[in-house]
Amino acid sequence: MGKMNEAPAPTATGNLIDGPNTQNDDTRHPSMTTDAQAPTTDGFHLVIDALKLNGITNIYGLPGIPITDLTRKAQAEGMRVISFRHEQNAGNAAAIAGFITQKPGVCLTVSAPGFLNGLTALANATTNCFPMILISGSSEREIVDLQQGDYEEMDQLAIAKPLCKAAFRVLHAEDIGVGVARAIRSAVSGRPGGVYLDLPAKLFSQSMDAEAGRKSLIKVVDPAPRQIPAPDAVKRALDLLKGAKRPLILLGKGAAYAQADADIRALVEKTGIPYLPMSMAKGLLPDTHPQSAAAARSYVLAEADVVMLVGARLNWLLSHGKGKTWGGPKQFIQVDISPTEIDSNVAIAAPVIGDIGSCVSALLAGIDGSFPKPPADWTGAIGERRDKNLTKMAETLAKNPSPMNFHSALNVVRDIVKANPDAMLVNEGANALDFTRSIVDMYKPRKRLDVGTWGIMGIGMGFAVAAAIETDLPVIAIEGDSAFGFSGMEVETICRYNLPVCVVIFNNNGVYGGKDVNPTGHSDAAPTVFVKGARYDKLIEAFGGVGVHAETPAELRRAMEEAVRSRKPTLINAVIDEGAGTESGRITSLNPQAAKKK
Ligand code: ADP
Ligand code: TZD
Repeated sequence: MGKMNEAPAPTATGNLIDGPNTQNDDTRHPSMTTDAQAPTTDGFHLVIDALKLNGITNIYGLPGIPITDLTRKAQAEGMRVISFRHEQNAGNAAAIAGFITQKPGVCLTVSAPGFLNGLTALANATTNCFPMILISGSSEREIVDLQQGDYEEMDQLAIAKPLCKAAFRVLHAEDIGVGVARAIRSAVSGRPGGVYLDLPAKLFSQSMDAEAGRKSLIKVVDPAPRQIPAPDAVKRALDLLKGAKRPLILLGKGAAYAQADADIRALVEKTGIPYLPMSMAKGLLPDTHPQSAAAARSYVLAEADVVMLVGARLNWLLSHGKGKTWGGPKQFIQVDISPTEIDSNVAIAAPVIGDIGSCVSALLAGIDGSFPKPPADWTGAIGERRDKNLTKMAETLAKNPSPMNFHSALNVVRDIVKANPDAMLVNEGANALDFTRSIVDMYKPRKRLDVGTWGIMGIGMGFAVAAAIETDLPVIAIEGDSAFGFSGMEVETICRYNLPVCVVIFNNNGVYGGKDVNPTGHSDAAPTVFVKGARYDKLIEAFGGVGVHAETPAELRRAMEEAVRSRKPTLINAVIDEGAGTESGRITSLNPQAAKKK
């Protein structure tokens, strides 16, 4: 089989390259045998055209061999190309763009190390069911496969495969359309996830007849087909719900992703059933909704008899559906697009398989005026506990200790988010994560973006950049000082694109806090401790952003209000008591205990 020929040096003038293509000797691909005068196109332009044809207009990436020209040409062709300082952050940006828009977010990297840097984000996207495509350039196949030591040699396709939903490689320019179409379908259909698309360097300069190239592209029709649940499955679920004495609805980020907001709200309100939002489902209904049981979480999980999961998995975040958290026996209804998710941890009495939009509307159709409201002793008991806990919380929030603790600082954030319910909230850290989740109410769907299923640090600045790019809304990133460090260099990116991002670093001098000491007396700091009193605000000033050092709630409030109002890139170094946090936040029990006694 003949190898594809290199095109004459591609021009940056558009997607048609004029000129003869006399070297073409490929016989398998008739379209490649071009008329001497016919306009030609090439791999670079076919990739761009294929993405654009499918409504993908943003690329998050980092240039270098062999994709530098792809980034340039994509920008020249009107795509928004957002260049990062590290591929992992570009990958996280692409992943969350996918969550926000339901279109696969695209991350573009160079070969081997760039690819590997993007791979964590791809795996995280897959774990979280975010649609994303990692496109990486790769080195010469012939050399890679014989392991002869090419520049950035790596069998990227094989490495990506176990970490994503699907992985494809395109070797011929005329297959780019199919490759991109398959990547898009794989990312968004069924359970969304990450897809890897391997584009070897040689592909980009292959030339082919422009008209044949255009025809080779595929505009994907119905990329995420609706999946209608079976009527008997819907009936089974409704019957179970009707018979419940202490029903509970649990909304997960799958429900947020599905963009079936009005129907989900109607389902909750028409049934009158109390609900709990998982972290990224907060705001699907406003957290202040009277049916929210968030402030009585432990009580409802332990006491409910029938629990309907909507786009949420019974993984570690829900104690696998068993044990002390879940108290007495219960029956589960699970609404999910993935049939194999069912029974993964405990028996599911009523699986409802389909896309959440179709499932929720089918459930709604079966709920009429005769649908029994949950017993008043159940909703009353929840209301009592909720009110008690909210009163206690209000007292804690009103305190004004010096230095600030998480509560006094988050009391400010809570007000700012309430006054700006459209703002996007990014959140990572341990205590900085857990306290923000429980203290800061969300009012609208898909506003809260956080560490997700893995509890991964490093999503912060990538998510913040994509949230700003995809929505043009103000972004507030609440960051532990450790969490911020994983992606901190992207404040340059935020300044470069002049994004309306306000980063607030809860600076407590280390991982979880800053109080540990080295027991040996050696001058090395303890493993969890950072430079004390660091001034993160100075970092953003290096790039022309606004840096603020805030030691009191009043200073924090003033700086956040100004940042949201001005839309200027801002970084606030909020000084938090270094003893205020606990080890690992709420999940300290997951730390293994040493068996050996001193
Ligand atoms: P959370 O962390 O909020 O509990 P998970 O990530 O564990 O949420 O669960 C999300 C679930 O939602 C996954 O099981 C996934 O299959 C499902 N899901 C994602 N998108 C859809 C959709 N459009 N329709 C139905 N289920 C979906
Ligand atoms: N590395 C990665 C990629 N993800 C992780 N979750 C961790 C390490 C371990 N880890 C956590 O789970 S939270 C955290 C780390 C390092 C940082 C906690 O410190 P922080 O937040 O300063 O961000 P608080 O508010 O001080 O707890």
